[in-house]
Amino acid sequence: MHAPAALRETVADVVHRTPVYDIHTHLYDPAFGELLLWGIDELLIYHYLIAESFRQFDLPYDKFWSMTKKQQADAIWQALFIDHSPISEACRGVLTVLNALGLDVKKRDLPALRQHFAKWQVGDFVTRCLDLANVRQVCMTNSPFDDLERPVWERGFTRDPRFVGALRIDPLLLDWPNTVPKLRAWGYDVSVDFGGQTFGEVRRFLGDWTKKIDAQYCMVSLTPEFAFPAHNDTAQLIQHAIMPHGREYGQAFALMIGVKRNVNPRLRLAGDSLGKADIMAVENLCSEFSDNKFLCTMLSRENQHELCVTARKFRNLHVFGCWWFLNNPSIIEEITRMRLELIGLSMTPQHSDCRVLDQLVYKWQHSRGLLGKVLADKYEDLAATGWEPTRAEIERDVHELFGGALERFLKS
Ligand code: RAT
Ligand code: ZN
Repeated sequence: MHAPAALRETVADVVHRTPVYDIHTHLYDPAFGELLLWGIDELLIYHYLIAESFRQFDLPYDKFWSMTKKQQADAIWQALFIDHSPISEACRGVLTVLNALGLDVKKRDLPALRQHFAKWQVGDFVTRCLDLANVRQVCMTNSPFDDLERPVWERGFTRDPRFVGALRIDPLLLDWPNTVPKLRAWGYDVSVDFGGQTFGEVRRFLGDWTKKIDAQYCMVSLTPEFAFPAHNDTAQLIQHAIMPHGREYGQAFALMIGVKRNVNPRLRLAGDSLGKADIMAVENLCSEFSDNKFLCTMLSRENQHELCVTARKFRNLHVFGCWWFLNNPSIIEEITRMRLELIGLSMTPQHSDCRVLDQLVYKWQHSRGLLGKVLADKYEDLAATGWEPTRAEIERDVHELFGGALERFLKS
């Protein structure tokens, strides 16, 4: 039987040792070459840090964007690490990575850090980061509409089994009039007014790409105004193409809801914000399409409780991740605690959303620390009733939370 301290130690140890399936990232199979970002300069110019830097910079936006990557990284390092202590979660993350790689952060020596990274070959570095992060598999975000990415899929390559694919279709659902000419150019007979074989042809497109990338799920990010049902292109396409496609392929549809794109375009990729969305859209989809599977994460903190309650009502809904502006310790802890209390282990508490390979190390180290703490509290509460969890039970549960529950949901 566990003494309380021993129980907490067991939970921390299991959380530390259990490999993760990271279900949403912006990382790429190394076969994509330069699309897979890594190294100190990429870490420093992460868009989370760009947004934070502009709060300290005395620099016009255009001047920053005209700089080389290295100059941008220098400016961010100076503003966020040297002129001020790197307190924010995204800043701390850089230091966690460097420390885990065995580098001495206290020297505050950016040229020395660059020299260290220059010694790595990307293939070895992938393995090193996955090992350090204890991540067994990474799900990419794969868009057929990305002109850099598409040719690699069309050429074909030998897959690295550690990287699996997800089919991202934002332009299809959010910018239909401008997507039609592209689909037509690729040989799909679609029309803007949805006439003729349009929905069938969109399904053929989705099927072709599902097979090409072996997509684990299909995904889209949506604004806070997202509504379903609705008289607009997005709702039409979901109803008549995405849903039947999902049923045909047994493929889940992942909704990432709440992003307001480009509220400050001068910040480019760092210029997106968020808003509270209407949970009714999720409820209506899950209810109307009970034979489809949905994954959902929402960006606004205000949506988290109702999303969890909706998951209690609909078993075809799998809640995941503390996305983007929620990926901060205080909020992760709060959301994870609430989810465990409302829906137990039938969810995926976290994904990394990494854009830079090295970030796997910090995102998972930080998330593991928080999950370990919250879970230990929950098992302690059980132990207080006399229900003492065994190590094997804790291992089973953590495996579920680290991707196992999602894998079962996707196969179901
Ligand atoms: O978290 C991010 O890095 C965002 O820029 C987005 O990519 C978001 O995660 C998304 O997938 O739309
Ligand atoms: Zn993302």
